[in-house]
Amino acid sequence: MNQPETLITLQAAVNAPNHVRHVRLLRWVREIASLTQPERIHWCDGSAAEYDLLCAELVRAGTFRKLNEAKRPNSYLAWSDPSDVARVEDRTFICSERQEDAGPTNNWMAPHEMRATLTPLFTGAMRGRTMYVVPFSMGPLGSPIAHIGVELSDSPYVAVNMRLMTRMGRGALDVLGEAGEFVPCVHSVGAPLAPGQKDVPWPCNKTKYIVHYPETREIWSFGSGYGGNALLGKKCFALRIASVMGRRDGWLAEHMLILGVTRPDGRKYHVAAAFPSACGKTNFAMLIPPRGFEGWKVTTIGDDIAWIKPGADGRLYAINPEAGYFGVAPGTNEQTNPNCMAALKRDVIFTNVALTDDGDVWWEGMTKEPPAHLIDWQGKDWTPELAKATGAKAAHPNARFTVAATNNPALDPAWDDPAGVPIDAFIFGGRRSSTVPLVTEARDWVEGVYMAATMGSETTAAAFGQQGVVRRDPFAMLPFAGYNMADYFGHWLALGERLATSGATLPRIFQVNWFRKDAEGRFVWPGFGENLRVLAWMLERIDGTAAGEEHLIGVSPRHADLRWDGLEFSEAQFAAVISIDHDAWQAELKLHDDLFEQFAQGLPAALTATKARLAAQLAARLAG
Ligand code: TSX
Ligand code: MN
Repeated sequence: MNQPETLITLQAAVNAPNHVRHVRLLRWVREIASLTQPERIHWCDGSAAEYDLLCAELVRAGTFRKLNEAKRPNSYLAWSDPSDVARVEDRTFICSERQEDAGPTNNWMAPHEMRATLTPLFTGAMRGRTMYVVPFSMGPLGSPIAHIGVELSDSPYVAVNMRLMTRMGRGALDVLGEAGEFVPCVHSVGAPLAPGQKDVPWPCNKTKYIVHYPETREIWSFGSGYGGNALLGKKCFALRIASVMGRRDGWLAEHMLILGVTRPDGRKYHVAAAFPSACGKTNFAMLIPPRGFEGWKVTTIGDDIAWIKPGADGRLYAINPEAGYFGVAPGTNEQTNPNCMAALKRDVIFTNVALTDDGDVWWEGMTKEPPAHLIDWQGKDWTPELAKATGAKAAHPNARFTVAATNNPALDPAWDDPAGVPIDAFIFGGRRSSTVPLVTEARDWVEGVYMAATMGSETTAAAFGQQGVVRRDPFAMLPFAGYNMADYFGHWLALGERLATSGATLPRIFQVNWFRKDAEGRFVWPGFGENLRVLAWMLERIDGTAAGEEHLIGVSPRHADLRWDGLEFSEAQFAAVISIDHDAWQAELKLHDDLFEQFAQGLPAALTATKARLAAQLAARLAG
């Protein structure tokens, strides 16, 4: 190091504690501070004392309201600006050098052009505010599957949420050491304060940019303080940037929950499952075994993201890069997810739910009967009568809870194991009122990748008895792949081929659909805990002990192949959730054509061939 710039002067320039000896990190913090010009810099240590202090400051600033300590201990409620309530996909950019590397479904801008756009926005953006240096590990500290990030943010709300959602603070800095690799994440709410200017409870900017530079692995986020726009470890790092790292280095960053299933005989399995939004991923990750499955246990490793790497034995090992849940509150209740309700009893940050008169929280779907009076997420009086008359929601439909994984009573003992858990099966699901059966096993890896590539969900707004429009969401990754989706399919195919060639046993791939409806528009499958019956069949398929019937798109159970202990479910009901309607599949394959047309540039030939094979077999069946 040059004599004038000693470690000590560098540390002093950015207010770093003297244990921080990572020169590249210190210089980067200095560079961002000189660009954004914060009033002070705070290095987060991740301690409970620091969390309490920041929460108290957020209460003083009016961002947080402390909830009733007797009803909801150690918990807070934040109401965002009404214009800042969700991820902003139209403002999300993948800035690769070449546009074709971002693919047809990502917004793209050339890196130099984006930098020219962002530099003026970030110049002085943190004036009058504190810049928090938030070091975090995505994944168990020191795990060979984990990676480190550092987020520089002018939002204390981000700092406290990051402490619940990641392994944040001193531990991450220690892993980083003096020269470790980290993903730099810059975040500003874009609301600098002039001297003496009074702050608002939820500062943000109407101009928003959520920007990823995959080649230099940088994340820059401007203008929003909400969720995935601002907690940059989650969608931006753990999915968009990590998917690019995974393609380069031969692993997978997936939008998947990870759960463990332990059978009464003690045998344990692990599955990773991808579902688009509004399919109940967190519910599935915390499933409680139904009547008739006494002695079975389902445990949560993760509810949203999985990082999966081949181990020395050729099996795929998964970690949850996150350490908490940032889940949708509306619809969560004692029936749909008792484990989650237990997790939310204390130590929670709620965002955009309603406030009860006794200082607790409420959201649509929490209880059958709503309270007689609430303050809604915009701070206005709310009553059930008003809701009936105007449709006003007490909680925003995208209202969230942030809670540490350690609050989950069903947390898997291996959730923090640096080695990860071996994956036995991948599950891909969607919300479909018809056509897609309750469960189908792919006959091989390529067929499984085809199922995942073509998955989709019906828009829930469908009128009574009517089928909604299917929105395709390949691998539930459409908004989260940091590169061309066609190349992403290719990466999955190549990984499967590589593992198979090395003699490894690949995870089985299954497609599920909990949402088939009858002619009257009623759900036929009871879902929730009863889904363990489907999981149990999958495990027996893996062991080679369960039978099934081969059909057009794979292998599904017959009524006799599932365990029905504790549930009345007739052959006719089962037929309604498992049947294959060949006319419906002809229409379905046409829709697959549209999807593949969109990804024509670079689409793997194996997928086109699989579609052609399905079409030929379907034609034969329709003719016969
Ligand atoms: O999360 C759900 N899962 C997975 C649970 C492990 N949901 C909620 C989706 C919205 C987030 C489901 N909804 C599931 C499901 O398996 N199935 C359904 C459809 C359904 C809804 C209600 C009933 C049955 C099925 N029954 C009654 O209301 C009594
Ligand atoms: Mn998600």
